[in-house]
Amino acid sequence: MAKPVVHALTRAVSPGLARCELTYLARVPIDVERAAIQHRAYETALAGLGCRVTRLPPAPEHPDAVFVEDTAVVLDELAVIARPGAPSRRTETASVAPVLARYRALAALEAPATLDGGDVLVAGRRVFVGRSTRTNREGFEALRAALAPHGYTVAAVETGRCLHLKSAVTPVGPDTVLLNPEWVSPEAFDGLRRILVDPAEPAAANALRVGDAVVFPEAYPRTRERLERAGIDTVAVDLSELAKAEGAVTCCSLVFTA
Ligand code: CIR
Repeated sequence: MAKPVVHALTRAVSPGLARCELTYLARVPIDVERAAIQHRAYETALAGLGCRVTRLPPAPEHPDAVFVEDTAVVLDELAVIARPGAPSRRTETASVAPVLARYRALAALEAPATLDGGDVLVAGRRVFVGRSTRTNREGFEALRAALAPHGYTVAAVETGRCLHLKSAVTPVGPDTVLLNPEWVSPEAFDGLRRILVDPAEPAAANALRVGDAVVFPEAYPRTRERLERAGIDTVAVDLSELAKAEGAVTCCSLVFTA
């Protein structure tokens, strides 16, 4: 049998990135050229970790299209095509579904459900869904219904001070999460080992796990040190321009094995 491949789907930075959605950050100028260079380096880091990087069709008409994580939730058994909470992002999914269909059976969320992939954290058979400005109760219920037959338990988690659940907490190892306790309750993740961000780096909880390592923003050296001390290998990337669009390391890819 062929060895499974770790796939990373990405999408080029839109020339319209400066018109991105913003929820918690004030708009500041974004150097789109620099964002594109940083994004290519991110793709190179993923390839260095063994990923086969596939770029989705460009979507220059969608300012936020680089943030492909929000368009789908990919599990071993199926991929659920999301219905992004921001109306400007809703049709980003159209070009993602046919690519995911090569690897997974598909399910799709329908109105009135809204859900961003950035609100969904998978830890083994436990799935946590952030209730955010982007993900509503119907989105949570629809995801739960799609995953229940596959043996996942799906829990809602309140988020209040950040864009997505995964702005506040991400998986960084087997049964281990990195989290900011100011933005999400650590108790919601009982049973998992919890590493806290350095208090001086509130936005540092977003790490992208690939194999035994995590891709991590170089902007947060103190939290990176905590991860390394906990025995987690990190690969640092600079996504400072995409951070101005409220993006981080998980947002820019869909990583799965097939
Ligand atoms: C948005 O507001 O939708 C984009 N500007 C940022 C999306 C970041 N995505 C993510 O964290 N999964």
